[in-house]
Amino acid sequence: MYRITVLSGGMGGARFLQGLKHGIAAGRLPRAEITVVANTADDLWVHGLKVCPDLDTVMYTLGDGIDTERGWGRREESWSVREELAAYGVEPTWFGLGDRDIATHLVRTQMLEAGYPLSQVTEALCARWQPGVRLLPMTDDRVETHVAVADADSPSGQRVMHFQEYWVRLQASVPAETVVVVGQPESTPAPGVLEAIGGADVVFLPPSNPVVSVGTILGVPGVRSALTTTPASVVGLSPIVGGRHVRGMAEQMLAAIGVDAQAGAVGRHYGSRAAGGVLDGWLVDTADAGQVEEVEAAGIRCRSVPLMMTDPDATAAMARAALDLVGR
Ligand code: FO1
Repeated sequence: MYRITVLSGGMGGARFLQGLKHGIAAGRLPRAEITVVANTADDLWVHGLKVCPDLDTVMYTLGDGIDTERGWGRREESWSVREELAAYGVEPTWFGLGDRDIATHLVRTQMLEAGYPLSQVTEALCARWQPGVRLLPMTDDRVETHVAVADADSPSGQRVMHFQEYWVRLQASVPAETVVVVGQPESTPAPGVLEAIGGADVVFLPPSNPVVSVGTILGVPGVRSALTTTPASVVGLSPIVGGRHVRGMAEQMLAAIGVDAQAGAVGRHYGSRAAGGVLDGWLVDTADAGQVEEVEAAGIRCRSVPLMMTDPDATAAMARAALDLVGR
């Protein structure tokens, strides 16, 4: 059977996976086993619980338990625990855990404390949700994205915070001066990750954040070289359309690493596999058709097609176009 591996962040990756599964079920894409390698650098400990937003967003979305409007957390959620914690004045009040969602974090935390690695915990959680894909964390190790912002009141002139504080509390409203992925250099890929890349027919980089989602997966030692050497075709879809991140705030994170918030620039940032990068192909939106040439000049096959994941049909068409681009 055809093997597809997807390096996924949260919402963008989950939506893409939904479309991919839809396209396979509708016979518009080849029948395939799908492995998802999810970013875990957004993970945090909060109120004593281990929360893994991207793993959960993929698991809930594919398991039909997501709140589709928010794009994270559980459908038909209630917030009693959050209200009670706020009544005690317990911080952080800016990061909300819903009552149903808390059950997931309790199970995960108990299993981690009993000594199970995150990959096994994720497998156990997926036994309930049946996402129809093999869901792997990028690593079993603790890796966290931290962001430094300017702070005139601090002796260093900077304040460093967890990515979630920057994203959720500050809404990425101030420039990120530096992005540091704590623990990443010492981390190792979770069991199955390198095999899923090396043994795939196609690896997709879905329209997820190129810095704090796909970028952090690529930064786990061993992952980038697995992509440069895999016999699979590696094809990405731009999360940036017309200079804006379709679903999120990637512009701020791209600025922090000195990459223009343009579809072509992001493709060139990932780079051509022929030149030590990770891409064979890169899809940009029709709004960015003018950037196709610069991407091709960098040795990456490129085409412009509609990249708005408005519904599973439109998303399946994007996946089809990505396979066609790399001749799969
Ligand atoms: N996003 C918010 O904007 N506010 C929240 O209070 C919040 C809580 C939360 C709890 C569990 C979870 O899995 C995700 C949650 N998110 C929340 C989403 C998350 O912060 C980010 O969108 C992702 O980490 C970025 O991919």
